[in-house]
Amino acid sequence: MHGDGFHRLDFERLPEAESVARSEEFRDLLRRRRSVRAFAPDPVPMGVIANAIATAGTGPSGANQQPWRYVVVTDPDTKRRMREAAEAEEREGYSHRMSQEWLDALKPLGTNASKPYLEIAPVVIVAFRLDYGVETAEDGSERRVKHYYPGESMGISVGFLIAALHNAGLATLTHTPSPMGFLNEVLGRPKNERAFVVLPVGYPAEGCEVPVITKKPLDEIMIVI
Ligand code: IYR
Repeated sequence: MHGDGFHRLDFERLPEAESVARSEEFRDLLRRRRSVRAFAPDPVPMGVIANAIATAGTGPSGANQQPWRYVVVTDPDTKRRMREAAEAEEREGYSHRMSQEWLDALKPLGTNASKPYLEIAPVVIVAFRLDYGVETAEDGSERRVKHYYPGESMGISVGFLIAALHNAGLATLTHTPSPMGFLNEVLGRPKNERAFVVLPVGYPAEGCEVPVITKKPLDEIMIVI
């Protein structure tokens, strides 16, 4: 129907009962996901990390530009430097950059400027958004390529990543140290890459506790017209 740039979609219609059952299973699987702030130091299978990042790479993105780069940090010295730099920023944040309203909103989660998980979690994935692409011409000159909807694309991709890691039995934290510029220096990333989120990944520490929170009921988040 279209030109050479298209091929037929591989798509199987599921019987309704199976579709419903699968939607329930997936919902219940993801309902058990919790953000974890206390990790065991035990290593995790690196094949799982690679598969989860490959899953994140399947996400839809503006103009299919795939404006993401996932840096997987396992090196203890690099994790320590990330922790030190993040804690320095967070101390500024908690002591005067964040508003009282923000601090009050975070109170139930019990967070503070201490970020031991950046060192203890066996893997820390740093998701970078490619604000623009860089194309190198034959003469060596560089051209900026505009990226469309990089923020939306990143959010979707990271959502896939978190779901994939949870599905494989690994715990994560969605961590957004603020500001995140230090990650370019510590991880040696170029200036078109901007840290989007930091995900410590591992197994929960023995006896790990999580805050008592609820998710909004379906009738509050879904409106059918
Ligand atoms: N970046 C800080 C503060 C923080 C902000 C939000 I919004 C959270 O949901 C949790 C924490 C920190 O990491 O502690």
